[in-house]
Amino acid sequence: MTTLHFYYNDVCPFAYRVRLALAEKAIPHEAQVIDLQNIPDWYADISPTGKVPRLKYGDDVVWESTVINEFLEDAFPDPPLLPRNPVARAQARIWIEYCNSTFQPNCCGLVLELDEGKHEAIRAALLDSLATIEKALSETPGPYWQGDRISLVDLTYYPFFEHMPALTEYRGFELPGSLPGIHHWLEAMQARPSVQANRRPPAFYIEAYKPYVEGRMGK
Ligand SMILES: N[C@@H](CCC(=O)N[C@@H](CS)C(=O)NCC(=O)O)C(=O)O
Repeated sequence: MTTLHFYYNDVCPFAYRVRLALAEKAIPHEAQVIDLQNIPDWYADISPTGKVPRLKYGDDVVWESTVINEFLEDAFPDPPLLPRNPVARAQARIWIEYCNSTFQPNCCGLVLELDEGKHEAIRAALLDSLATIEKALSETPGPYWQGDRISLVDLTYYPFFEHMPALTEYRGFELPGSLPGIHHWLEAMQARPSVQANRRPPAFYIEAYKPYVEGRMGK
């Protein structure tokens, strides 16, 4: 059987998406932590940009968290993390795209942006994207994004919500209590064994983001 090697870092929300997919599908793999402040030379063969997450499957390398998760779905179809219905699959991809293009940049941007003058606009954009997500979640029967089965959509968004204590600590941003759809979904996610096995406490994220907010790391 082809060995699957997974390269990640605990702080990386993109790598967390993949950790969740590997756990949900119970895929045997060898995981290796990459220290992003001291990237080992040998890692350049796997990731010329030094970024995580990366997957090595035999001699082939797959990267970009959302592509990696689709690769895992194709290579290890059981249990499925995408619906079979083509329209529902397209909708899943639309929401994954929304996360990558809008929600994630706002969410990470609020804590990583060092120019305070930009924070108000990012905060407003983040609240806007949360309202869009709330509408979507309040319109599904739940408890997950696409109903009663967890999907790649849930795994794509969840890491950024777990990181929010860093936004609270450094930017005074709290997830509004007036978003019941999001809060119910979060409860369902936090009950998943995949999340329970991988989650980190708020203090972990607060500490992990310190070098970024203090300007000691690049974006
Ligand atoms: N779009 C990429 C983003 C990956 C990414 O930005 N990873 C960050 C950590 S969260 C990284 O490896 N940074 C190290 C660097 O840029 O040197 C994905 O979804 O996989």
